[in-house]
Amino acid sequence: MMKPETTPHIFFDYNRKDLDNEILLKLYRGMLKPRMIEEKMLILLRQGKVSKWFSGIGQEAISVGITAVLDKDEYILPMHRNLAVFTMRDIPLHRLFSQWQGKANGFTKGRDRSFHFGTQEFHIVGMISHLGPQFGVADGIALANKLKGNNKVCAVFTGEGGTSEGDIHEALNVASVWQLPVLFCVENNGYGLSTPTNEQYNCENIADRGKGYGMEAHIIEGNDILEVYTKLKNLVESMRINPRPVLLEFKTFRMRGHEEASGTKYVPTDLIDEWGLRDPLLNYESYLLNEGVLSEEKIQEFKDEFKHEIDENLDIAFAEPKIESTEANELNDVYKEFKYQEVKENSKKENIRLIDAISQGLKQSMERHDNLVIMGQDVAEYGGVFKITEGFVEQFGKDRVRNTPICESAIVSAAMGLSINGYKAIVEMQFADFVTSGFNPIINYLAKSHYRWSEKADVVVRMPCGAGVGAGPFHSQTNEAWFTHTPGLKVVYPAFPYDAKGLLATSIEDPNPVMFFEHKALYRSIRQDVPTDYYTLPLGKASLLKEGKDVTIITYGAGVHWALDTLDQNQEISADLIDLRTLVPLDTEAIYNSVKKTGKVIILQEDSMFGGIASDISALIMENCFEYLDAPVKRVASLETPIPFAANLESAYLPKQKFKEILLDLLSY
Ligand SMILES: Cc1ncc(C[n+]2csc(CCOP(=O)(O)OP(=O)(O)O)c2C)c(N)n1
Repeated sequence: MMKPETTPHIFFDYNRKDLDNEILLKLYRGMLKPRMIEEKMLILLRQGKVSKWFSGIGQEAISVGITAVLDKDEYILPMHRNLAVFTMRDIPLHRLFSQWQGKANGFTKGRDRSFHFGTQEFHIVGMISHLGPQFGVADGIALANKLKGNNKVCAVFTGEGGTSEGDIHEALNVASVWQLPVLFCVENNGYGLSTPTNEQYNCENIADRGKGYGMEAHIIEGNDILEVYTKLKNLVESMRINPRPVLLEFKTFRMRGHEEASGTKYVPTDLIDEWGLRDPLLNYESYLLNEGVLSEEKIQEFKDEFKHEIDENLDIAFAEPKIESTEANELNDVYKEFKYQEVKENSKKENIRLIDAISQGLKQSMERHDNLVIMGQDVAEYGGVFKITEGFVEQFGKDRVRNTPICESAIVSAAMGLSINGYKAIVEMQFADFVTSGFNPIINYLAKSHYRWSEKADVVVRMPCGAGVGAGPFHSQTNEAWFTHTPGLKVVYPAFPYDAKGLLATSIEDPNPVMFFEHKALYRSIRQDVPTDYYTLPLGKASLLKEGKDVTIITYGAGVHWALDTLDQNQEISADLIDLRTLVPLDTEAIYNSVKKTGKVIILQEDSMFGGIASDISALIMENCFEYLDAPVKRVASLETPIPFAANLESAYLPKQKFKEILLDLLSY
């Protein structure tokens, strides 16, 4: 043990209250083990056997106290300094060591490092590097607990630096509005990387913010294990009876660098000395010795036991071979396997608009899946700004049709939490443009979870999108390319009521995250005969709307209708018209088959050109069908500008007119 020379006197005024010796020793052992693991890791780091280490030395009492009061099936969402959460849940050490060495017996198949993993087996949901989304995920887990009525509490951690992130504020607000049983644990350890607290926030205590959120909050001496344990025990017991969020600020200190390589030069040495006197383990050890609960022999016995356990498990991890994989295996794990089940359509049809088809599809999915929750701004009594969820509250209740505060990021994160805890979630973006405010959890949490730790993200994000409605730069974007670029997401973009209803049903069945684009200009303008009952359509299948021999037109969304209009007005053109319907997965087979037949291709997208999906489809065609081409592949897209408001500017921005000209040009090539 690295025992500072200063310790033997006891800094804390420990109060064991009515705790028996067994608990006192459990807490001691709970802190001793991660301390010994860390000390071993520091040695291995110096020997180059571990790549990076984020030390929680000096902060163990918080993780130990919290994990000790929660039941094993109550979720904990730790950060990078909470090793004790993992050891207190009795994860076999060799699995942790394998994780840190990027080996197969870890939790991420070598795909993510350090504490960036979760495990359903141990009810732990690890962090993503971006820190803040953890709080929103905890909201979702707690919401699921509340909906189940199981009286469970969950705990989530952050450092004080992380509390400056918008995600954290959003999640605290949502938890308070929805009264979610979450312990929000802020470990205030003085520094965020090198930034001291006075450059991080300008209030006296982070717990003071509880008042602003309308939330109970407490300050806890984070290095006093008995204070942590006893306060938390009472709180958790009362939260189980009376579910509510609680904000906790633990005063503690980061005794080592942010990570080992970055050192502590910027930390005044007297501060380190001062906090060295408050070491949670050494003080507690002295106290237990004084109390006669512990003896020097017992300490040695525990240390020998842990040393043996650590060494033995390290041997197992070191003996494990380097991870092997194949490209196919890596690609295969990006998505959770989903076996499409066809639900055949009934013969009764009614002529309805796109918007009605989506509403019907949603409603029938709500009837089919008891565990499906819809969240969005104004989606409850108001029915959403497009009235798609009108009447849903009456049928499904406010628990499952939830108005949210204006906080896209926390709600997407909460959707992830619902999925982790057994629910399906639909998040309605009021307009697809606003997804920027929920971008982080979509790109980093939903999309990457299955690849990282085999956890599904059973979430559909509905995206009312598109121009042609005179709504200007912030209510008109069709931003699918932001998502088609991100492995792990599926992207669906129907152009007709029939497709929209069936594809939405499948998107909801699919346990993977789906971005579901709904074109606003088509909502009320496109009608079709649609089966009245529930049915599904497969993702990844384009539809061939027209067959011809001279050219292939590939498009989706509003582009489909522009192409249909153009072909209507130019009956002499003999074209294959492909409506992609889903962009990820992309039906390359339908594309190549048609191109091989016609030899000429034009790809039409509503989005601006550069970096859009038309460019990728064009590249795929050139790589796979070059010898069949009789002309260069043409792309047609909107101008490289934001979307203007005035009707004439907007129509000059959109590519409908340009499409006709380029198509005619291509035909005469
Ligand atoms: C969004 C984001 N910005 C910056 C970082 C880089 N970063 C990682 S941890 C960290 C400091 C976090 O400080 P704090 O929340 O106080 O936790 P501590 O490390 O002190 O335990 C920073 C700046 C990050 N991971 N994510």
